[in-house]
Amino acid sequence: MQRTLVLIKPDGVQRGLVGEIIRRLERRGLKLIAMKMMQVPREQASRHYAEHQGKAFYEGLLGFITSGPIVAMIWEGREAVTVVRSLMGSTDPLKAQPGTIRGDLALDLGMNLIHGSDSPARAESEIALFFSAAEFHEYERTIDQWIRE
Ligand code: D4T
Repeated sequence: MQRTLVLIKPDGVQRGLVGEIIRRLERRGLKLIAMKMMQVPREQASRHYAEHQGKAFYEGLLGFITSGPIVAMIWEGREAVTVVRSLMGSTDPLKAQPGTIRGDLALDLGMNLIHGSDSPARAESEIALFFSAAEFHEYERTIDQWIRE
């Protein structure tokens, strides 16, 4: 079973879309393993977005992600990384397909509501950056017998 990190960015919290976004992930059958509301310290944000350091949008991106509370979560399921990325839609909401979170709910690249890890390896390091093992919840869901073959 794969795990992935999901962040509802400050625009999602401000716009009251936390419930809407969680609803979409839950309804797909993904399982919530950990969740917390937090304001990301700049040092943590710069580690999370290290790959973008030096790019024109980097400072704006850091300013945005640290500007207000976010909701950080770990979701689990078969191919969770790919499944979450497909539910999110393209990075640029203008290119995101209708039916996706960004395609239905966002318009601007800099305000694209949600982050999801882009590979299993990244998921592992991003989960470690945002959560300690003590924050994980291991539990059985009876409904899983109707989700997993
Ligand atoms: P995140 O990492 O936030 O889930 O977004 P993606 O994985 O879909 O996309 P990304 O890493 O390429 O971009 C990170 C973040 O930067 C913003 N961004 C991106 C921006 O403001 N201007 C840009 O030109 C790009 C490429 C949007 C998402």
